[in-house]
Amino acid sequence: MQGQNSIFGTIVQAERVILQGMENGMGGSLPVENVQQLASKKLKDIPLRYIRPELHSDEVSTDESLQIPAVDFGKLDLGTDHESAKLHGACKDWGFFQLINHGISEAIEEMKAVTEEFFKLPLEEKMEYAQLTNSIEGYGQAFVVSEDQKLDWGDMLFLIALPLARRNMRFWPANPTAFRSTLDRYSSELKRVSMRLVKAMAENLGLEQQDDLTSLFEECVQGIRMNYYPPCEHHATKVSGLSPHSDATGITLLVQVNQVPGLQIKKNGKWVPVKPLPNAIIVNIGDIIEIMSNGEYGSIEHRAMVNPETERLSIAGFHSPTMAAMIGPLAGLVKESSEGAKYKTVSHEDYVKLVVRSKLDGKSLLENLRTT
Ligand SMILES: O=C(O)CCC(=O)C(=O)O
Repeated sequence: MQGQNSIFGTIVQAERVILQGMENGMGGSLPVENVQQLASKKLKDIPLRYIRPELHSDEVSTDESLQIPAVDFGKLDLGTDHESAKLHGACKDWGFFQLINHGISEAIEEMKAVTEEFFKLPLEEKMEYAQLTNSIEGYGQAFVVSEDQKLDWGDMLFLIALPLARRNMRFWPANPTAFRSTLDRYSSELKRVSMRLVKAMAENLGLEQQDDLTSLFEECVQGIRMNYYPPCEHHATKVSGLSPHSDATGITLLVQVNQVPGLQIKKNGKWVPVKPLPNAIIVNIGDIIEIMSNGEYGSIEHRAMVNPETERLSIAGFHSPTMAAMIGPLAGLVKESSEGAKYKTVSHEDYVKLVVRSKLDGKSLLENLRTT
């Protein structure tokens, strides 16, 4: 396991999405003020920890024609070459695409409804599901690792949905009453779609034993994060809903709950606002697929912006390989590469620990795992 010690000797500043806090003892986020509650005060001046001077100089693309590609799941499922090629191009050139015709709209609509209902509950009721020390599963914030770190303008409810044995029902809301059964169904529908995508990616990567990748994801770890970004009346352009990050996981299936725009991805140094297609799922490549594909597919930085008048909600479904997997480039792809393995290999557990201890900061964790 080359370089593993040096990785843990490094002070890493990186984003990390989902697996963090999945087990007590792996780490958590420092508790901070509830943002929905703070926003309801409609303060003219908000605490300085939320103000991001750097946003001022960020370049946002105004090119309306620059949009992430769409991939038709129905055609992909039928094994259409053209659609597979589209998927391959989207993974290589964008790391992001919109998945249409996925066939799980009903489960998504139900999930959106219970998510909206949950965030409407009084604060005391939501706090029954608050994160506990040393774990970020539950209701609260994530990625707060120091007292002087800038904060995001948003709250979240993060739950491990798969494998079943890892579910901690202590954090699954009992109200709305349909929440648990709805998430249960959503979780299995989302997993089915994700696994089909992973299989198509494995084929596109030309893996001799496609099972290299697909079997690792068969017993996937799935985390669902429901994001709530309250409006920020006076400072919407100065705060960040979710800091720039790439996802630490394998692939993410993201659903926009309402029609309020806010997702932006980094392309050629500029932030490109994503315009979700009706009923589409936004899919993105995470760091683990970047590592396993030996850089053939790349994870992309993205962020969430805040609206001055309207709340915004999204639901991210993160999928990673089994905890038994080693996280490193797949042997078949290393063999083909003249550069050899571009990333170090670490155990999944060590990878998660590394993730949990990091704050959201672009792609810096991945950079620390590079061999060159
Ligand atoms: O709210 C969004 O659209 C983005 C959410 C996201 O990137 C995440 O949960 O990691």
